[in-house]
Amino acid sequence: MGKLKLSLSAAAVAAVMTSAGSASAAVITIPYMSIVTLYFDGGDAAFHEALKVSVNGGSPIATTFDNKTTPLGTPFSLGALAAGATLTFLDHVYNTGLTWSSNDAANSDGISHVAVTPGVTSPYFSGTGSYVGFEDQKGGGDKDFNDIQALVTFTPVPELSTWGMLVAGFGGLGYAAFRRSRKNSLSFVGA
Ligand SMILES: [Ca+2]
Repeated sequence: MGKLKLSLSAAAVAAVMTSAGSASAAVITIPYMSIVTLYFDGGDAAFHEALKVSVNGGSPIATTFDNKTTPLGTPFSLGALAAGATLTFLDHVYNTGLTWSSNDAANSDGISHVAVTPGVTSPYFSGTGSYVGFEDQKGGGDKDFNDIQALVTFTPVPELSTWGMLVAGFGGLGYAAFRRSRKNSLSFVGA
């Protein structure tokens, strides 16, 4: 009796390992027009801290992420952002009153306080996201970059021209359904 063989093509593996946006040490750049959602990924800090995010260098937006109270996997949507938009993350530490930026140059001790890793598999959603984790102590701490953590995901939003085609397509489908229903009711009457 032969054994059942399972094969996984290289193409299928490659499809699973799609990258979720480009990342540098400082910022995450939105790869394509998307709904951008952050998911709280815990924190291993004795300090009490909160995550903020700045879009395109604007005023920091307070997320709902608090390392002492927020449930794991809590989402926070930034809405639709265009390709090329940038996200700068901020770790505000209540105990010290200090805020660390993912933009290293903005930090008062002049060193990096963040780790950014694209293509991380998450338990909170299907697919991958970019990991953002902070180190909360002035001068560097233990450098495990897990004091407050988030995953960033991009859900593609069709461009306007694509929406136009979709609307036209749905309109056509609606008319076809109308014609079908008319035909059906007429044939029913005639039966
Ligand atoms: Ca640490």
